[in-house]
Amino acid sequence: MALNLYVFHIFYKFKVLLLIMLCLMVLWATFSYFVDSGQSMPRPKNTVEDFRKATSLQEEGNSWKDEKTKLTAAVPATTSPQGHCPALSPYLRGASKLTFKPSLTLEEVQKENPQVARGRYHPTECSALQRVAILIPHRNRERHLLYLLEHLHPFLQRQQLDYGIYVIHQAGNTKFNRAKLLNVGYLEALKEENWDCFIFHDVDLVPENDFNIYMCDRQPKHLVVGRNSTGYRLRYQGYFGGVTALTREQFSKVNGFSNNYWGWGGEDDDLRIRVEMQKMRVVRPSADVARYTMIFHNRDHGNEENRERMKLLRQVSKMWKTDGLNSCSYKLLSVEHNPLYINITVDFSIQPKIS
Ligand code: UD2
Ligand code: MN
Repeated sequence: MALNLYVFHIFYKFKVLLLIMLCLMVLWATFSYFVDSGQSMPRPKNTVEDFRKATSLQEEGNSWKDEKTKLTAAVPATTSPQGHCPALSPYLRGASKLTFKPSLTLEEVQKENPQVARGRYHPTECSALQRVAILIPHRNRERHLLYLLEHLHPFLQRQQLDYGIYVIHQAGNTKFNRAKLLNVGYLEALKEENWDCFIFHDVDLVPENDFNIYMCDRQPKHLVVGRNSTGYRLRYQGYFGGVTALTREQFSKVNGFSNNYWGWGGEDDDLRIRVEMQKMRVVRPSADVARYTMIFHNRDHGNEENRERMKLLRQVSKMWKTDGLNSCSYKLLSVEHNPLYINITVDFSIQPKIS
C-alpha cells in the first residue's frame, strides 16, 4: 500500500513537471515567433534615416521641437496622383563625390538637363511643395558658375522642386556689392513669378549632399554648416554666409539686405542681425548633410575687404528700416532668359556710395 502511494506520488509529480515543461515550450514557441517576425519586419532604409537627420532642424540656442513637430505635420507623407510631391523625394542619393572637369562646356550641361527651359524646371509627376528662386551674385566667375550649374540642376531636380536659377551680374568695375545684387535678384525675380522661397547662393559653393533640402522653413535657414576649406566646421557662432534660405515674407520682414556693403565682408552678419531683431531664429540642417565644396579662389579685384563693415554692423538697428529692399535703386541693363539660367545685369556705378 505504502509502495503504491509512493509510486502514485512520483507519477503525479512527473505529470505536473511534464505540464510545466509543456507550458514552457508553448511560451517559448510564442515568444520566438514574435521575436522572429519582429526581425523580419523591413527596417527603415538608410536614406529615410538620412532624410530625418536632414530635416531635423537645429537651432542656435533654444529648443526647436515644437516647430519641428508642426513642420513634419505640415508636409504630406506620400505622393498622391497629381497631388503634392512627397516630403521625401524618392530620387535623393545622399552624399556624392564631386568632380570638376576642366574641359566642361555650357553645351554639355545643357544636354544633361533637357527638362530645364529658360532657367526653370518643375516636376511633372507631382506638384512641388515650394516655388524656389536661387539667386547667385556674380561677376567674372564664369568657370565657377558653370560648375555650379552642372551640379545644381540635377541636385534640385532630384529634390522635386519647382525652381528657377537667377544669376545677378554686376556690370562695370565699381566695387562689388553682393548684398545689393541679391536685393535686385529678389525684386526682379518677383516680377515674373510669385516665388515662395529664396536661396541666396555664392557662385563657388557646391552642395555635396542632396538631403540638404533647398526649401524654406518657418525660420530663416543657413545651409552651410561646413565646407572643405574650413574642415567642415561652422566658422563661428552666428555665421550666416554662403548659402541661406528665406521665404518671401521673412526676407521682406527684415527689409532684405543692406545696400551699403561695398567690397568683401559684413553683409552676411548684417542680415543675421536683421533676422534676430525681428525675433526670428537661424536654423540649420544637421552637419553631416549641410556640407559644401568651395571651389578654390583668391580674393577678386574690385572686391577688396570692406573696412567700413564694423562701423556699419554697429548701426543695423538704426538703419534697417530705411536701408534695404525699400531703398534699393539700380540701373537694370538687361534680363536674358538663357537655357540654364536667367541673367540679370545691373549697373551700380550710377549709385552714390552711402556709408
Ligand atoms: C564669404 C561668404 C560669402 C560672403 C563673403 C563676404 C562663405 C562660404 N561665403 O565668401 O557669402 O559673405 O564672405 O562678402 O562664407 N563674387 C563674384 N565676383 C567677385 C566677387 C564676389 O561673383 O568679383 C560673388 C560670388 O558669388 C562669390 C561671392 O560673391 O561666391 C562671395 O565672394 P567671395 O567668394 O570672394 O568671398 P568668400 O569666399 O570669402
Ligand atoms: Mn568664395
